[in-house]
This record gives sequence, structure tokens and C-alpha cells, in this order.
Amino acid sequence: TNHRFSQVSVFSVPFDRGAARRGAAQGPEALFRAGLARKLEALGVQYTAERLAPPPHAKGTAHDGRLKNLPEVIAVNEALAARVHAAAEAGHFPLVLGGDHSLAIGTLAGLTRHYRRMGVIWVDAHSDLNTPDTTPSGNIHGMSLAVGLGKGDARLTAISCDGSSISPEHVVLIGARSLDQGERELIRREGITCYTMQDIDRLGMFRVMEEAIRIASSGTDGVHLSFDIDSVDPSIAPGTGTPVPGGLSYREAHLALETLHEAGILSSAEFVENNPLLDSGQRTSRLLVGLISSLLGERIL
Ligand code: 6HN
Ligand code: MN
Ligand code: MN
Ligand code: MN
Repeated sequence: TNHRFSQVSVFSVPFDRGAARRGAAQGPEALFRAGLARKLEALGVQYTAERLAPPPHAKGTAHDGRLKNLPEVIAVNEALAARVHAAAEAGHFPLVLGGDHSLAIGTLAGLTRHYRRMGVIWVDAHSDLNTPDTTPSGNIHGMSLAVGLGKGDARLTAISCDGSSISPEHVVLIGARSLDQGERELIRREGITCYTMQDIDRLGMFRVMEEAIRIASSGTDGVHLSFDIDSVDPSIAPGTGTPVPGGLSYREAHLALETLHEAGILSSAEFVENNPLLDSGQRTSRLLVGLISSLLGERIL
């Protein structure tokens, strides 16, 4: 995906306490069952694979309904941030497999310890820009991009305390179709670029990706892809906890990743919210293995 990187460091993170529904913790192993390792080998990708330990259950801590499972979310993301930072430091391409989208807190924290100015391409039905004041659910997976921008609970933004936060001008949302009112206001106030499903319908995915690549890569020294599988239409990706109709088609999703591979701008990626307990067979896991392959250079011809 980018020739600067000698190898890919795959991190499996069996964690789903940032979401309301259980099951995404089994996402990474479902991807390996669906043939991920064979695919990486067939593509000639040099990689190492590591599974992070799930955090211990924080019993007896006061429960905050606006920040559900906060101690576990902090623990897993601190561990993930350290591993992602070490991989980036070693010149590797971190590839995080979730797990729910709260893991982007740790991924971005690790990356901002290494890169000074990060671009972020966030492919998602949602924008994950809630804070404890705006969240309708208290689920931290709906807050991770806000935390990456330095907004929200101080115990979460502190995970990247020795890093910088990300500048909104280099953040691009793609595939949005379910935004909460507080998120809409934050997008406008901060000037974040957002390609909604309507924009994709009108402009076409190729044009959207060309613009996203320019916005995320101009004036930055690292670009991260955060890919939430609920960006894809639930008719072809049913295995996810917060499905929203009207999503990306099979080809739109593949084209996005093929275009990113060709551009060679990415320095890290994560694929999250794959929930095998909600999948129909291995449909969603297989789709994801194909999407990751497109990102890592699988070609049609
Ligand atoms: N995700 N906006 C909703 C919330 O609860 O904050 C949904 C969030 C979904 C988060 O899909 O990663
Ligand atoms: Mn998300
Ligand atoms: Mn560093
Ligand atoms: Mn989502």
C-alpha cells in the first residue's frame, strides 16, 4: 500500500465494550478463519501478527452512563497505542483489526506519538464525533474521532497526551448517513470535510477518493485509514452492530481501497465493527478479507 514500509504489523484486538452489542471482539479471529493469512501470503505481503490481550473486567467501579465501560476502554487503548507507536517507530505499517470503533482512540494516539501532522480518512455510516455531552447512547465507539481531535472526556484524550491531536482540516469523512445533531454542529464548526452518501451518489466514489486523498495527504506526514464496516450497505455486510441502510456498494467500497493502494499515501489502517455473531455465515468477514486485499494491492488485471 505504500512502498516506504518494509512490513505490515497486524494487531488483532478482541474488544467490544465500546459498543452496545457484544460480538465484535470475535471479529479478528473471524477474519483469519475467512482466509486473511492466506490472502496476505498470496499477495506477498511481509507481516507479523499479534493479538492483544482483552482488558480485565473492571468490577466495582462507578458506572457512568455517558461513558460506558470507561476503565476497559482506557486500558485496551493504552495498550494498543503503545503497540501501534512501536510499529510506526520501527518503520512498519500498522494494521489494526477490531473490535469496535473505540479502538481508533488507541490507534490514533499511537500514531500521533510518531507523526506530527496526521491526515485521517474515516469511512463510516457514522461520524463518531460525539462527546459525553452529545452522546445519545453513552457508547464510546461513537466518540473516538472526537477524542482524536482532542475533544471529550479528559481521561480519553489523555491517552495521546505525549502526542499531538489531529487537525480537522486534514480529516475526511466518507459514507456518512447517520449523524447526531451534536455531530453535525461539530462538523460545521470545525470545518471537517464530509462526503455523505448523497455526495457519493452525485460525484461518484472515484472523485470523492481523489479529493479525500488530497485533503488528507497535503501538508501531513502520515495518513491513517479508519474503516468501519457499517459504511458498507447492510445487504452485503450484515455482520455489524449498528447497521444503517443506504450504504456503499461492493464496488464503491473496493474502489475506495483500490484507489488508496494506488495513491500510496497511507501509513496505517484499521478495520473495525466486524461482528461475526450478527453475520450471515461468513459473508461480512469474507467481504472484509477482500477489502483488505484491495488495500494491500490485489488487482483485477
Ligand atoms: N460506530 N452515533 C451513535 C452513537 O451512539 O453515538 C452511533 C455510533 C456508532 C459508532 O459505528 O462506530
Ligand atoms: Mn464507527
Ligand atoms: Mn516515534
Ligand atoms: Mn459506524
